[in-house]
Amino acid sequence: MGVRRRQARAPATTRQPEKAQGQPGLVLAHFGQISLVEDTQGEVYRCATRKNLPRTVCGDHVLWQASNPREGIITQVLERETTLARPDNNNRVRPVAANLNQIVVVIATRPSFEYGMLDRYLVAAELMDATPVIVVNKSDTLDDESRHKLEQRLGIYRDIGYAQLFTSTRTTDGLMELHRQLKSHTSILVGQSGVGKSSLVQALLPDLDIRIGALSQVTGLGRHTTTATMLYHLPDGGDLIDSPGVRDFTLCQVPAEELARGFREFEPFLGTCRFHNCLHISEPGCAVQDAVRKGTINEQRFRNYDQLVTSMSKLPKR
Ligand SMILES: Nc1nc2c(ncn2[C@@H]2O[C@H](COP(=O)(O)OP(=O)(O)O)[C@@H](O)[C@H]2O)c(=O)[nH]1
Ligand SMILES: [Mg+2]
Ligand SMILES: [Zn+2]
Repeated sequence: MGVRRRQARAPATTRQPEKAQGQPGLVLAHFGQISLVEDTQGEVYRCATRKNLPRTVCGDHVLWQASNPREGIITQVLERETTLARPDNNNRVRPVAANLNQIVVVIATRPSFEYGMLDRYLVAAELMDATPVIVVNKSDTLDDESRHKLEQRLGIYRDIGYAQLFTSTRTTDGLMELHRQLKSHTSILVGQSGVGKSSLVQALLPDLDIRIGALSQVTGLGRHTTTATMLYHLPDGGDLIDSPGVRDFTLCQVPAEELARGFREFEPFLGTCRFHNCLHISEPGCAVQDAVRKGTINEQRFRNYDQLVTSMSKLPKR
């Protein structure tokens, strides 16, 4: 009897559940002190955050309590599985979104893009274990020749295994493929302002205007909702986060050994250099530099790596 009773008891390692602090919710967006929190039924509430809690970001899982029919207070920010962060204008690390597992880097020929920035996004994705995807939007503006040229230049990314899509919100070219790629992921669209991120969201979410209208009513913030980082549910599963464009995307400081892991084609060579703490810049017996010389690693990608290592010490720490 006594034995059975002991067995019925929770194992010693299981702690008593903490006193419930509220119901689970998902942060769709936050504006200053206010977060838009969606409950498990899909209802959205305008919530303040209890003092002493970290700031919430889009994609955060929280516990919250309703205070009146449309408002509430966040009592706990649950641990983030992943965080996309970047330095702000004051060189402080700012989380952009949480709990995402796919980063869609949107580029276009207008505004023109820079391979350095593309690589920084790809590194950020690799280091947070998110799947990077490259989307070339405005494909309708490319004639056959310029498309071919671009495909060739981007070929090195395909070679190292990154999914790559050409899309157009005008002709709907590539939107089915993009849809398929986004399904059952939590993805964020990133890239410069003007490349068509919000247009892609609009194209993928036919009832977007209705939703934004409904959200505006909750927030009382009007169409401002479209300028914040915002999470949307896709009709066939998966979540899509639209972020306002940034002129430049910089990384936060990471140790150089870690940075090399952000360049996935370096992987087979890491750990085979003469010096175990090799930064692959100018050290003798470096397997990475050797691979660059042999053409196994693309030179442009290596230059971007080199530049990142050099600039790392000026970046804010994570
Ligand atoms: N030609 C062309 N223009 C597009 C396409 N997608 C978006 N645009 C235009 O690009 C501009 C910027 O789009 P927007 O979605 O606001 O870009 P965002 O800043 O990245 O969100 C708008 O004038 C859009 O109409 C596209 O596929 N083809
Ligand atoms: Mg936009
Ligand atoms: Zn090396």
